[in-house]
Amino acid sequence: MPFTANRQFKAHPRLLARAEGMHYWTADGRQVIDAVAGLWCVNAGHGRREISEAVARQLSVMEYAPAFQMGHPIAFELANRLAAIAPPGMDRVFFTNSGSEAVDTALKIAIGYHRARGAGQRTRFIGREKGYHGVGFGGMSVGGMVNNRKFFGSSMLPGVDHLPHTLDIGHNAFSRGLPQWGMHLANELERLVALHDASTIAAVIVEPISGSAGVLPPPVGYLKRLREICDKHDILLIFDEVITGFGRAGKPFAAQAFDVTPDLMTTAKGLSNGAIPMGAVFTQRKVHDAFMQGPENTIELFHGYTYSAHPVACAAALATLDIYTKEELLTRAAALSPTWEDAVHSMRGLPHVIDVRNYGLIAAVELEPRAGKPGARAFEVFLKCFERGVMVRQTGDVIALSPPLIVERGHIAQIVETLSQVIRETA
Ligand code: PXG
Repeated sequence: MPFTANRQFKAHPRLLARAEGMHYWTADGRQVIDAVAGLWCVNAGHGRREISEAVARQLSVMEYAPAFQMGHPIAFELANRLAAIAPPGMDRVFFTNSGSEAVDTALKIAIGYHRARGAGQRTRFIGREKGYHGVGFGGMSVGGMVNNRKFFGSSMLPGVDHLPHTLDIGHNAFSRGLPQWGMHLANELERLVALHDASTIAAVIVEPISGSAGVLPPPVGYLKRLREICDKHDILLIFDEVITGFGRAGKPFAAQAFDVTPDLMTTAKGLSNGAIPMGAVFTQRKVHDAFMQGPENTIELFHGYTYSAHPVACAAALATLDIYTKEELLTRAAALSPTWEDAVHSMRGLPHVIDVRNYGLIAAVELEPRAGKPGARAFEVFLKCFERGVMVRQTGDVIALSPPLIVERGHIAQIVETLSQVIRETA
């Protein structure tokens, strides 16, 4: 099983059988509120008829169409719909089937872009400690979560370096929204540029808000500073918005919430509400256009998947976008954020709680690790919450929350009450 304590699970399975709105039902019929949108992907909530009907319709009209040297209309319709909500200028879209594929695609596009402009020596990537960019060899290499890397150490991409992460509980514990301290950490990019020389660096990739490593909102001014340094040295800036995309940060994309526009953007998850696997890489027009040279019958980008722009995934994504628009879900997190923030910060002062972090409809509660047993306390909290009808995520000693964007105040209260109670009872 993926990223699972297999032996623990098989001894005590947690099986989900049905889902509707804000809830799952377990195989033995218990209702569980979903405080993590599945795995940060079911942004419009579960069981959306509009999506299942669009999928069923598409399956009966055309279940598959090849994406190499062929196309189909709804792929282009979807790309146009996405461009319309994307940050300024990001109107070229390449479809994948997951976030990991989106990341590896973006890295390859970055190298290809520089090569197309006569800078083929720009092959280096700069990631960040505690970054998560999926599990492909590229994403793993630019990622910075140690457990995801250490088993596969000798198989990393060469020429990757990492910025320091921005988590500093000493300076920033219990920040509401973006932490005030830490913008200067972006200047570490200048140090890496000086070390490797800008002429060897293709791109910097960061999550605007690190998710998997335990929810790290960027320090005020940090992302703008990264953008400035990338511009100065002609380095592409990639935002991995697999988690933050599609409304999680209070705007369609975190790039808009933070008013910093990247050159490429990777997305997945909320793109199709998790109903059918799908990812997408957005690029600035200039990145796309750099490839469009040579004789017209040559392939410009030697990359793609059998299931790129799969018609059924496109149908699911279009229906998802319709829901997001109709229910104004892509900005709902901004409206709910003050309520959310107050609710999650009410857990300050509970036993072992050393930090609470939040932005948009994301939050993390960090617990003090048990001596010699990292992650054990939070894992116990996760298990107890599930027994009491609340599904949260655990990563290390962090409990992460990212409910569907349809969440109501009553759900927020239930989630925080149960989690608080469980934290109080967990030694
Ligand atoms: N980039 C980011 C920023 C992600 O969060 C991926 C890439 C990879 O996406 P795929 O679709 O290949 O899994 C992710 C995935 C968690 C959790 O609870 C996070 C992810 C996946 C599963 C669990 O932290 N993020």
